[in-house]
Amino acid sequence: MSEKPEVMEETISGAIVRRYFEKLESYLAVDVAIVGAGPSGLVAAHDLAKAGLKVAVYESKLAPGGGTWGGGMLFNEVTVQNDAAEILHEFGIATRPYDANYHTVDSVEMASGLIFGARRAGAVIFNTVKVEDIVMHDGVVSGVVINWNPVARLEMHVDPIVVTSRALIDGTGHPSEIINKAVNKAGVKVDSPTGGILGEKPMWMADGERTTVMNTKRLYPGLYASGMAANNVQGGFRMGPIFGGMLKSGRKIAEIVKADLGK
Ligand code: 48F
Repeated sequence: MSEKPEVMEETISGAIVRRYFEKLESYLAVDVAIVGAGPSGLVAAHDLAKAGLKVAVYESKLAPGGGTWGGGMLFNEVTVQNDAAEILHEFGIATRPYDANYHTVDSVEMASGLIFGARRAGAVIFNTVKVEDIVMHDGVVSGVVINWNPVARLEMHVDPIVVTSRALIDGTGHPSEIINKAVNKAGVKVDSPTGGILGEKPMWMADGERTTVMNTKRLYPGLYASGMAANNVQGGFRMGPIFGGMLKSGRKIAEIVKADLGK
C-alpha cells in the first residue's frame, strides 16, 4: 500500500488549527489576564511575562497597539518624556530627542515594537477577542469571559468561554470596560473616592500624565487597572497625545501585580 501523498491544504489548515488550540488550551487558566493591548497593557504584559508569570492579553481589534498607531490626529509621531523613552529603548524602539524634556518616536515603530516586545517576553496576545464579562468567586475577581469580537459586533446569540486568572488588569483605555462590569454588574465598591467610576475630566496634559501613574493600582481583590482606564476610574484629567504616563503606568501595575502574586 502506497502512503497517501501529502495534501498541502490539509497540512496547512491542520497546522493552524492544532497550534491555535494548543495555545488556547494552555491559556485557559492564567496568572494574569490583561484586557486591552494598548501601550499600558503591552508594557505590563512584557514585564509580567519577563518575571515568569503566565500572561494572556485580550484585544478586541485585529491589530494590537491601541491608541499608539495614530500618534496625534493621525500624524504618526508619538511624544514621550525622557524617563519613558528609556522604557521604549528597553524594547529596542528608537526615539529622537526633541528638546531637554521630550522625545518623539515613529508611532508604527512604537506600536509594533511594544507588541513584539510583549510577545517575545512570553505573553500571549489573543487578538479579535473581546472580554465581555468578569468572573467573581467568593468576592474575588477570578477571570474573564471571552468571545470573538465579530460575534459581539454582529450581536450573535453565542455563549462565550471563560478563562480564570489570579490577577485581571483593565487596560481598556478611556471606557474602563472591565471596572464598569465590576461596579455596575457585580456591584462591588472599588478603591476610588466614591467606590465607583468618577469619569475622565477634560484636557490638562501635565496633570493627566501625573495622575495616570498615581491612579494605577489594585482596585479590588483580583482586579487592577492601568493606563487611561485607571485614570478614568479616579476622575483624572485627560492627557491627550503624550504617552509617557501610559508606559509608566504599565510598568507600575506590573510591579504591583508581581508583588501580590509573590514574584
Ligand atoms: O486606549 P488604549 O491605547 O489603552 P491605554 O494603554 O492607552 C491610552 C492611549 O492610547 C491614549 C491616550 C494617550 O496617552 O490617552 O488613548 O490606556 O488601548 C485600549 C485597548 O483595549 C481594547 C481596545 O480595542 C484598545 O486596543 N479593548 C477595549 N475594550 C476591550 C478591549 C474589551 N472589552 N476586550 C478586549 N479589548
